[in-house]
Amino acid sequence: MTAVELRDAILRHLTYSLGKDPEHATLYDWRLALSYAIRDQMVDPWFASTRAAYAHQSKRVYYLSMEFLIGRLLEDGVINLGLMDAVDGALTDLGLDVDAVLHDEPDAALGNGGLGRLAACFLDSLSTIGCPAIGYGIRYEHGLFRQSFDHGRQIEAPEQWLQQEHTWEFERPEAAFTIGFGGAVASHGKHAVWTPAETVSAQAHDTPVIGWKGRWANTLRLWGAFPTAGFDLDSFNRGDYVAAAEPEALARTISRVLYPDDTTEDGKRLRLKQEFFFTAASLRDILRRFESEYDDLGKLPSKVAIQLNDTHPAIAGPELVRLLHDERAVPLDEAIPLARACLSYTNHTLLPEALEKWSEALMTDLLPRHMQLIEAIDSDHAAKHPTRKASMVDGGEVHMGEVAFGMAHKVNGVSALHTDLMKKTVFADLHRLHPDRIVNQTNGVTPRRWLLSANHKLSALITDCIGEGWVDDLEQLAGLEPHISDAGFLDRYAAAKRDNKVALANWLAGAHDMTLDPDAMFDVQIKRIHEYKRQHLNILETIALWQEIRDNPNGDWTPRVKVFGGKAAPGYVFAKQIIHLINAVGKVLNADPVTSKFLTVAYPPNYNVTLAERLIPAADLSEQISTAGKEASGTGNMKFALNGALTVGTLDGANVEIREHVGPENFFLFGMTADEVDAERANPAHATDAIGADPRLKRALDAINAGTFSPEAKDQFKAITDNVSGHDYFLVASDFTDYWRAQREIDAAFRDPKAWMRMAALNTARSGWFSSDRTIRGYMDEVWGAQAVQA
Ligand code: 26V
Repeated sequence: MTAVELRDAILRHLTYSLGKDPEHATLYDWRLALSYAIRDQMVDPWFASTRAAYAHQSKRVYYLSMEFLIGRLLEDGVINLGLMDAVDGALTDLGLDVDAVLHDEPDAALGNGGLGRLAACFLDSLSTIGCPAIGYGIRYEHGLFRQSFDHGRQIEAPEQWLQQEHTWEFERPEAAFTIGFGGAVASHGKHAVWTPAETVSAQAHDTPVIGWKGRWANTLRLWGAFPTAGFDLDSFNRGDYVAAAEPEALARTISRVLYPDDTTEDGKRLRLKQEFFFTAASLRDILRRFESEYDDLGKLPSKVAIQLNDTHPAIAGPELVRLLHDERAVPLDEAIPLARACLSYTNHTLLPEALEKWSEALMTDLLPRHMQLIEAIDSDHAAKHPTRKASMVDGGEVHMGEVAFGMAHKVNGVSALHTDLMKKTVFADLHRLHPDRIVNQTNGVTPRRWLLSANHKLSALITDCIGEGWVDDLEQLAGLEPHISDAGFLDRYAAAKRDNKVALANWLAGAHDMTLDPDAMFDVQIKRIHEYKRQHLNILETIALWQEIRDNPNGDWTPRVKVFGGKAAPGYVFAKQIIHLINAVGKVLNADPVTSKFLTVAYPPNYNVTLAERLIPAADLSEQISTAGKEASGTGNMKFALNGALTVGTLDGANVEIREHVGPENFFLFGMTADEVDAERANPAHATDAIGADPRLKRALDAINAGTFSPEAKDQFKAITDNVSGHDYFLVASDFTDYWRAQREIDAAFRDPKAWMRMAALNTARSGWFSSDRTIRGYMDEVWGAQAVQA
């Protein structure tokens, strides 16, 4: 498509799809018109892919996920379709600023963090590889809340992405399923019949997901909840408008809002409803498609691979058994292995508080037939494995991890260390009984979004050196290594980084009135705020460094900006205090005339995918400092390394593999290992011992307690200092001294720009393995038994 053709298409959509006269069109109108013109280009490859998948009778992958953190789609579509030059030409011709148009789009924030973003990277890779797949999820009206700060404290506001026209989706009113809840189960001879008390309609909304060069496109199918009963005209005519509107409001509640991780008692029932709602609709859709092509259910596992992204869709096990047994008369002892052969499950965390459990009472009330089937599946398992200890129902609770494991033929962890710990801890008993079930698939990230699109400067340099083959074959980045000894290359690499830092500084100045010195080291920690991720370790080190600079203001300090980004779950009080502390420290440090030329803090609010795309290419240092054994993988860590930020990190999650790939000399390691962590906790005085041994840490804690950062309320941050000097489960105090040591080595290393840039470039050249294309190929071979198809 040429620039002229695209310009005409934009004008056509502006006029005939949006009904706007170009004379009066706003930036928003132009952006919509461009989006429709780009979407048009996706449709033919999309149809061709669907037809090819049918023609080849291919096995399809169904990725069931409560979250798809896809961010903006316009630039992604433009880049994958190879239309960037046409867009440049067309918009310039129309007198529009390309950047302004692309950045007008709101983020689709249908996820909390790593798990949801991984699902989005996987969709991109499945399409690029040409593996027939559908992502299934929920079309939340409100994505993750918007974060702002009020006197340093997090404030949440509802996210409103659907207030604007959502240009990418196609509504499919014909693809709807009725989903039931509650009610009773009657047995008719051998057959159980479930009659739900309440029903809602799940309606499909499809978004094409275009792969690299538009060679293949898959579908993201999101379910919206609508009432099954029509509008209650009688109540309305009686003047009871509330009663008339009630069924609609109740049904719609199911797809109203994304859960922000901190499930409360009240919320539990709704959360389980959301999970069953999208899982049941997806399974019905999968069986409908299968049955339109085949009449032998025995073929199901050779045509259908269903991936459960965490336990959120784990009710798929019992539901698929129910659909096969109750509704299609497959004997139970055949239905269970048949369902299992189609299902696989990814575990994303070992944190006990994050492993889903539902009370038996709630499960029985909401899904009575599923409760019966879970018990039947569990007894079947117990009968086959008399030595087993882990059961699906225990202590009045249904353990969804056990349900997912028991109904999956493969269970995977998301990094080598995490998979190893899964075998030794949460799933030790089940692993003993099923030693071939657990496999590892280390996470990856899509190079299209996280290098090509987010970092134009570095991408151009790479393509200039090794051609553009790296975009869908990221291991080709290894071809950069010979160039790294060339001073000219390193200068250009450094220039790209510097340009990205200047661009970020300019944007932060304009959008948030923050001043960043592009010559300082950009030291970045961006992720959800959680005790195990230890943002408070970072801010304690910041305080200690500030104190040291004040002691010796004429010292030879390495200038740094500590950049933070991330949201805390609204009910997670401790995490919110960490946010407040970071902002309070920032306020004092940034106003300090003595130290602020060496050390400042920047915490832009409302961290999201778009902000990540700005921050990562500009980072010099990537903070991956979780307590060893707690971060399942991390994926931000990979994005940073790929974009030439050096990591300061613990041996946790995928950090271990990143360090192996980039080389230990290009990675700043500190802290205890997962084994040492367990040993350290055995000493009840670990925190007091650590503080006693490190005067810097003591002084930093004392400063907080003295009200240095909260003069109006000395005790403001007492919960944090008490925790770090008391129970300190996440071992902030014990790891502080070694973290400080690593940070000072980093200061020294940064003072030699050539050596630093060499290390940064080696990180880029050696990060090719962390492409989600590699991860998806691993799933296709070892989990799904799926093959790529050429459209
Ligand atoms: C959920 C919850 C909910 C209850 C409160 C505490 C808590 C803590 C963490 C979580 C997250 C659970 C799932 C998740 O998002 N895991 C992330 O998955 C990423 C993709 O595999 C991985 O890179 C991250 O390390 C992992 O934390």
